Amino acid sequence: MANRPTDRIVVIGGGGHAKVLVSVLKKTGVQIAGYTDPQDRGAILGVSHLGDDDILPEFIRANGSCQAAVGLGKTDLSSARMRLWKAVRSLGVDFPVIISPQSVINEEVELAAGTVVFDGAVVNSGTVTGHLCILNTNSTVEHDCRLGDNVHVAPSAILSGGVTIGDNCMIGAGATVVQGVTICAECLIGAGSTVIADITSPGIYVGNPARRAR
Ligand code: JB3
Repeated sequence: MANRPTDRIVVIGGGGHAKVLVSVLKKTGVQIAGYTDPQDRGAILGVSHLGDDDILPEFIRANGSCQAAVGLGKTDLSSARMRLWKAVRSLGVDFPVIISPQSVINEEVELAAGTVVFDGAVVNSGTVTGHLCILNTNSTVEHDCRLGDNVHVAPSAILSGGVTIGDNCMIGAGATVVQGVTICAECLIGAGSTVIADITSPGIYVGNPARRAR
């Protein structure tokens, strides 16, 4: 498992996802230095705006090191948060794995740097995720799943055992992916959909059983 927060942490982005991230970070006991965002959105649960991302080099110089968490979420196939992560990481910033104390991570789970696990999520044994995944509130990632980078498993979505999800996918709220299914990179599964067979072409899939919409 990648490292856990050890330092004061900067949240990158100040919208809805950042708000949930700040709540979870507070429960882990880590100190939050502030958030960066092109817009000053005021204090987020008591966490102050530091400026835009251009303040980070100076922040690193002043503090000697820096850990950060990507507070920019994703509800589509955008890879903006991946680009942001790469840009900030190139400054020498470390992105720990962030795990809500109210989630369940069972044995032999590997979560790569930058992945976050929110309240009520369950990750079962044998699962491995890539970087920067979001395992959102009450999501279930069952045993032996393989997730690529920047996969968002939205609230209450379920990945049954042995599911493989490619890079940059978005599994919508309440969607279910049945056992053993593989979904290729760059797929959006609509909220509430049920995926019962492999998906091999990037696109948007909805319904029960999920079919290609676009
Ligand atoms: O599905 C759930 C439970 N949550 C959604 C989440 C996963 O994605 C949530 O409902 C939102 O729809 C979405 O949250 P997100 O990404 O926080 O969206 P929004 O509330 O629109 O806030 C995005 C924030 O990121 C805005 O304040 C932007 O100004 C800021 N932002 C955009 N680009 C950036 C950058 N901030 C920084 N620091 N750097 C950027 O490059």
